[in-house]
Amino acid sequence: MPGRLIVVSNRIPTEGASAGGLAVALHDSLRERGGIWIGAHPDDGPEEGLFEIGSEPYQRLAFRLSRAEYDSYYLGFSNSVLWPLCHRRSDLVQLRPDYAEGYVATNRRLAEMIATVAEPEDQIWVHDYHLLPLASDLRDLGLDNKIGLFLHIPFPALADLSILPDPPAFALWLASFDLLGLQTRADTARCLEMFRSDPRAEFFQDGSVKFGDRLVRVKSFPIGIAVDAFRSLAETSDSDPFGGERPQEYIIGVDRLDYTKGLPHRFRAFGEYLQRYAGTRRPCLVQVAPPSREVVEAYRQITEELEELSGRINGQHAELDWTPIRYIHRPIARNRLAGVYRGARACMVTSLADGMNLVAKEFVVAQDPDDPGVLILSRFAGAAEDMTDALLINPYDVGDIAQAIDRALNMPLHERRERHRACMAAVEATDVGTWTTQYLAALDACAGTLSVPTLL
Ligand code: GDG
Repeated sequence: MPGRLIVVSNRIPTEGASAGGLAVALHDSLRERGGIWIGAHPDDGPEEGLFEIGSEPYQRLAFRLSRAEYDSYYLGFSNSVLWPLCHRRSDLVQLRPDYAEGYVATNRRLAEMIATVAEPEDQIWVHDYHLLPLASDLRDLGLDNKIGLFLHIPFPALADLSILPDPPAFALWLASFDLLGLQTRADTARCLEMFRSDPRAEFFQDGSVKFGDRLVRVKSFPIGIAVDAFRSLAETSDSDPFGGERPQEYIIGVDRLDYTKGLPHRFRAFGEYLQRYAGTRRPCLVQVAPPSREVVEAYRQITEELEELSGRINGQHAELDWTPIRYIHRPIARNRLAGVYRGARACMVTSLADGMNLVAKEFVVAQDPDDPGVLILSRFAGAAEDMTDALLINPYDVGDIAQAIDRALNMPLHERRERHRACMAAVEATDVGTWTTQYLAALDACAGTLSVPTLL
């Protein structure tokens, strides 16, 4: 019987923050099994050590990042080195020694705090790119617990890894986990390629990698959403989320405003669609894009670019009674969002790189199966690996996206239904509850020893 579960994430979900599927699924596992959720508190708490927040049947322990840690560990190495690197934007990587030092030191401080609360039988589940050195730090502190990582973003290409200040340390960080969970089979292949290029690694038939005296299992666990909960949210949500100003026919886009989501490409493609295909048709692009990481320069630039583009396209095409792009640079409540998805004729996901993309799954689940809208999905989103019946597009090719918009808005009902049914099956197979159960079963099954089959 495994011990308690300790979940570690960069941020701990706090009261009032809208709970997404992942937070709810982890919360459910913790409630069932007992354990601790540890993460940084966004704006509160003493400067040192862990402090208890909220009352749940499990413990919630938060810590505070100092200003310097926030700048170097969070904005710096996490979001100005690892994020662009993993999303094939090496041109945006900001290599600064203080970023790398802050990242390593903050992870070390967190590991020391975790070591004070972890018991020998506890299993530790670490989330995402902010915390890659954590298992290695915990091993240094003498912890022998089962420790798993789930990486929510793409695994970088081998060639890009040499941009890092210390690529061998990166491989060692990862090899210190028992289980490396990735979004897709393509991510798994890239991760194994990294280990294959490392003379310290050896391979076992079951896909495990021996690295020094440790064994690490690498496997994909495509993440999903809480299907039933989101479906009932969409079915019961405000029937008129637009408050009487509902466009007659619209395409929806929902993204944190991030340069990885291909938003300028999407806006240009919609402009091209209006120019070349729309005729007398007057669809709207409703784009919800709440701000994100605004203090990082690359995010400031893309915000300006989108304002300029939406202004230009609207200026060119708008009529007195029609605004082609409704660009909303603010968050929208989740229940309203579900209703907006449901009324849309199509959804555009144009990511240039994306770990999975939950918006694609939310859109599909929110549809009325008898009269569903069409998902236009980037080949470079992890979701495309299994949702092959969406209209798959190359997000770099504006003409390809424009054509897909035309196809989606003219698609016959029988084809829409068939595609929706197939996409829905893919979404149901990755329900976030199943995802959590499968990940934790795989972590539990990790050998933790080296008594495994013969070397390849
Ligand atoms: C990372 C990876 C991976 C967005 N705007 C509003 C709002 N949202 C919600 C969406 C969706 C979520 O945010 C975004 O999830 P994504 O998966 O699309 O993208 P990231 O934030 O980049 O997430 C990604 C994910 O982790 C999980 O592993 O899929 O690849 O990059 O749920 O609905 N929600 C509300 N108002 C908004 O305005 N309420």
